[in-house]
Amino acid sequence: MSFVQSAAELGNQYRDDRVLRSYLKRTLPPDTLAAIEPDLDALGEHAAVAWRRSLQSPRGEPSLTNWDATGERIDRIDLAPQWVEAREIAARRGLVAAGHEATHGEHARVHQFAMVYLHHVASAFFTCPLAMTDGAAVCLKASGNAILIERAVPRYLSRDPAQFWISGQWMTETTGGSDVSGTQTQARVDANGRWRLYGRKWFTSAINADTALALARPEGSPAGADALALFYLEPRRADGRWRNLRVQRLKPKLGTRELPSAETELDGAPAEPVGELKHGVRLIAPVLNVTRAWNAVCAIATMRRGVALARDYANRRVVFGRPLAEQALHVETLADLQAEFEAAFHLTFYVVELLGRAQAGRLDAAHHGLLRLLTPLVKLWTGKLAVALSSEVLECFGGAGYIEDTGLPQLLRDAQVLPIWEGTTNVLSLDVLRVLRAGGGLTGYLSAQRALLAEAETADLGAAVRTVRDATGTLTEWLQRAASDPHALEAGARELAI
Ligand code: MFK
Ligand code: FAD
Repeated sequence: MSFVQSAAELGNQYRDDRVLRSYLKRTLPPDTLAAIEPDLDALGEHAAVAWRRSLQSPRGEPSLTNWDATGERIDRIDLAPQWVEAREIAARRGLVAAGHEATHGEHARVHQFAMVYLHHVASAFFTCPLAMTDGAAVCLKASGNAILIERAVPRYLSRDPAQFWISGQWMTETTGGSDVSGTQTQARVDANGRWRLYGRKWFTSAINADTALALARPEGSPAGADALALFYLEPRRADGRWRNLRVQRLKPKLGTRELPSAETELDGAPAEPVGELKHGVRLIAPVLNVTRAWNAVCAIATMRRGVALARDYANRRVVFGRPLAEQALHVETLADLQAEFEAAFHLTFYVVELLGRAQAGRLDAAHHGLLRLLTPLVKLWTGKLAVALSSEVLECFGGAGYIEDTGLPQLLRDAQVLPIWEGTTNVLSLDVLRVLRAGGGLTGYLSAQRALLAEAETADLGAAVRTVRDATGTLTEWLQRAASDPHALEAGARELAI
């Protein structure tokens, strides 16, 4: 008889997820859980259907057509088929809106991110523009710019696919993505008093977005990051034609291939200042913090998918006379993966809870500090873990894990973006230092640690309390030593963060 190896299968990803279900049961009031469960169940079912579909048909990719038959420059983007469907699902399920609605009070973010977690892998990275859109909504609300708030925020938070807008985030240039101080894009006022942007943005993901937030240097401003201003753009006219910008190329990428990430030339694109004509980094910081939380949620979604597939396959694959699920060492390997995933899940959703409580005005100063500190930490830690765990998952499938039409290599390729964009591991480690320094050095750090300790004590987590106490002691000593040596402080930032 010839050897037949059956592929891993996925059931309804909500019903099958013990970790998510028990977490939600513990965290949400029963009526809130009952109200949101139909969304979760539907997205869990969609995840299973999309997985089966992805095995049957090749994944689509976006394409760029620069010229039409008559020689006119058009820069038409044809989206991957999953992306057409994704906008509809995102609007109808309220994947951005739910995080801002008052219906579930301080639990709005748990509701939203439980949906994002279930949907991320099936979304073909439509979660990227959704994250940026959520960030743009938070940023515009915080800016106090009444005209832009009225114009764009209701669109970002719309549940009607015909009204729903997505946003891009244009920061990175060839001069730097981590360090934006070399930004060359200039903002100039035209004869009609209208701001226009000139320059090249090197990574513009979701170039099909309806709006974008872009950093640019107002003409006559000095060099450096602090002189950058934040601008709001609507890159296309109502008829779909670009407003004074050219899409030069779609990036050929290792992963995230359904996501159209472009190199874009701005040649007088009309734009509105979001706030004052400087301090653009400070203004866009709320976007960074929101998208970093999304990144962590999408990282744990990647981990959960990998573990679910590996566990299913362990029951199917027979080696040395027994299924892998009965081989002690393989079971140990799967248990390690599950433990790492669960730890990452709980830290990530703790940050999500803090975000929801902050938004509902129910967070004290110490926990605000903790949210600011944990956001870069959870992004960098889960980003790294998603890559390591996906690699181990591929190995759990042996040679099959390396073969494209199993759908597995894509998991690893896609995971690799998570530690890079929205702040690399080093940049986020330095952001942790920024938080500690801004909070008065040790004082800010210790206050956040105390909040964490109080949480662990309230929840009666004996081992966690000991861990936090030990960590506090060790890190306090390290920070005291490094305080007199800035080089040692920066060089050790990553060790501190991880
Ligand atoms: C799967 C779905 C999820 C993900 C979707 C993602 C899709 C998009 C892909 C992208 O990658 S978009 C581009 C993302 N780019 C970055 O994340 C930039 C990474 N670099 C940094 O984060 C640098 O640290 C930074 C650009 C912020 C450094 O800029 P500066 O101007 O050299 O920093 P500086 O002077 O320390 O900070 C300026 C101000 O911003 C300070 O406030 P003040 O002016 O009041 O003093 C800082 O405190 C504040 N700030 C910086 N980072 C902050 C922040 N405030 C709050 N939160 C932060 N994270
Ligand atoms: P660099 O900043 O040159 O970093 C190179 C290395 O130096 C990294 O390892 C980094 O950790 C390290 N490093 C940098 N500074 C320090 C330091 N001070 N100390 C120690 N180490 C340091 N950007 C956008 O603005 N909009 C988008 O839509 C967007 N989409 C993207 C989509 C994809 C698929 C990818 C891969 C990137 C996207 N980016 C986008 C760009 C992304 O945000 C940047 O690539 C990222 O911020 C890093 O910037 P960089 O590429 O210039 O690398």
